[in-house]
Amino acid sequence: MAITVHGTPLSPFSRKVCIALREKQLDFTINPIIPFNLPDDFIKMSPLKKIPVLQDNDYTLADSSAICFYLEKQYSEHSLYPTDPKQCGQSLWFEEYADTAVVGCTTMGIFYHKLIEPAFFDRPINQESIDVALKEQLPVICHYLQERLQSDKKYLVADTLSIADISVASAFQNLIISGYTIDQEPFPLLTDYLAKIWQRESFQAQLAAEKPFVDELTG
Ligand SMILES: N[C@@H](CCC(=O)N[C@@H](CS)C(=O)NCC(=O)O)C(=O)O
Repeated sequence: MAITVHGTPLSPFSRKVCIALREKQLDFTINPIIPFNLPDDFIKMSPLKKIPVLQDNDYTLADSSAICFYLEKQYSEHSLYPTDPKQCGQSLWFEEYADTAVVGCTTMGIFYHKLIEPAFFDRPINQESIDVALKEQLPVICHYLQERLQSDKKYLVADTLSIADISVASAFQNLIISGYTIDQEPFPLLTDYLAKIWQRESFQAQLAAEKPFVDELTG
């Protein structure tokens, strides 16, 4: 068995896939290609020209959500999707929320303008856009998640880790890489929750693997 994740690990979507692989205790390698400089034949694996793409021997699949679901079906041990239908539905909802709202703010709204544009497109830091994401989008997201964490569950939707937690915690990492944090004071449940997920062996190993890329980008 040879599994490769094509995509820079600093992408929240690539990170989500890598964490799912680590939680499932599957060996894999990362081919750290960046979306702005894709090999010509990449479109065969990813018609939308986006990363990540999973390669499992001769099988390839694009889109982090499709990939994680494939991994669940192909490698069922260490399940990341609750068996209860309602909790499973909720975990898919939070995955979608993370991939759109949280990534939209932490990655497209902040990380991209702070680090990617200056490094890859020779543009100055776009502080105006970053401030909109920090002051308008981030508080709304944090309030929503903080409210959803006020349950008796150990994790976002269940008592075990699910794709919801992996997606949300992966997306928030781009805020940290960009040099920002969430205020502990109004959001104690959310900050404690994220710290707990980031402390997991899977995240610690992934963040260590990402460090050279972060160091290169933040210079
Ligand atoms: N729905 C996709 C989104 C993937 C995505 O947007 N990846 C970004 C990098 S973080 C990308 O490849 N962007 C290049 C582009 O949009 O052209 C997934 O979950 O994998």
